[in-house]
Amino acid sequence: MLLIGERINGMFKDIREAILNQNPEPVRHWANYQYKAGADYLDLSPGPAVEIEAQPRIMAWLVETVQKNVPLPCCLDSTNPAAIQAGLSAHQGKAIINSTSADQKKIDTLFPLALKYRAAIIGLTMNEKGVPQNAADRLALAMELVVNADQYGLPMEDLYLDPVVLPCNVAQEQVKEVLETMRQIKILATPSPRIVIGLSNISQNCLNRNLLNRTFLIMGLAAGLDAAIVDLTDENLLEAVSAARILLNQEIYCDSFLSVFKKRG
Ligand code: THG
Repeated sequence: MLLIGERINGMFKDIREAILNQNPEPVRHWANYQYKAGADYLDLSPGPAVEIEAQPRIMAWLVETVQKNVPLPCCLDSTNPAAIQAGLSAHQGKAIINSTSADQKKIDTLFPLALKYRAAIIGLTMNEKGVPQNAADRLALAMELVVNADQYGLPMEDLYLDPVVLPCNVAQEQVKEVLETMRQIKILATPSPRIVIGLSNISQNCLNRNLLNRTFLIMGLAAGLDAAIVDLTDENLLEAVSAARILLNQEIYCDSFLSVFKKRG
C-alpha cells in the first residue's frame, strides 16, 4: 500500500505560520521526517487560511521546497484548480491530484489536467449535495468517476477513489458504509480503480486517536484499500502496516520482519 504523509497541511499551526512567513524550515523538517519514516508520497495542502489568489503561488512553493529536500512525489491537496495547476507545473515525477468531486464541472476541469501532466487523480465520492450517507449512493458516484475516466482515457490505475471517511464520533453508522463502498469499488471495473482515504479523519476530536486510526486502517486494508493519507509519526500505525503487508502477501515474510520493515527509507 501507498503511504501518503499528511503533515504538510496548513491545518497545522507550524505549517500555517511557515506559509504566512514564507519560512521553508518547517516544510523541510516534515518532508525529511516523513520521508525517513517511509512515506511514498507527501500530501501538500496550503489549507483554509490562505487567500484564494495566493493559493497557486503557495502550492508551487510547497512543491519546490519539498522536492529540493526529498526525492518524493507529492499529492496536491486543494479544492482550487488554479492551485493544482500551479503545483503540477512545479512538480517533478508523477503527482497525485487531490482531488475532484463527482461534480461534472470539476471532473471536466481536473481530468484534462491529470492527462496533460500524466498525474494520478483522487475522485471523492461526493458532489454538490454533499457526502452520501450509505454505500449504494457513494458507489453511484464512484461509478460516475469510473465512467468519466473511461471516456477521458484516464488509465484506471491512475484513478484513486476516496469513499470519504468522516469522524466516527459524529457519523458512527457510516464507518461500515465506507468499508462496504471499498469492497464494491474493487469489483466496479477491471482493472480495479484504486482506493485511498484520509485516515486521520476517522478520529478527529476523538480520544485515543491512534488506536482508532490503526484499527480502521487494518479494516480498510482487508476491504481493498490501496493508499492512505496518514500520520507518519504514529509508530504503532507503521508497525501495523508492516504486519498487514506481510499478511496480505505484499512483502515476503522474514523472521525479523518488524525490525526490517520499520527501517525502510
Ligand atoms: N481525503 C482526501 N484528502 C484529504 C482528506 C481526505 N486531505 C486532508 C485530510 N482528509 C487528510 N489529512 C489530515 C490531516 C490532519 C488531520 C486529519 C486529516 C488532523 N489534524 C488535527 C485535527 O484536526 O485534530 C490537527 C491538529 C493540529 O492542529 O495540530 O486530524 O479524507 N482525498
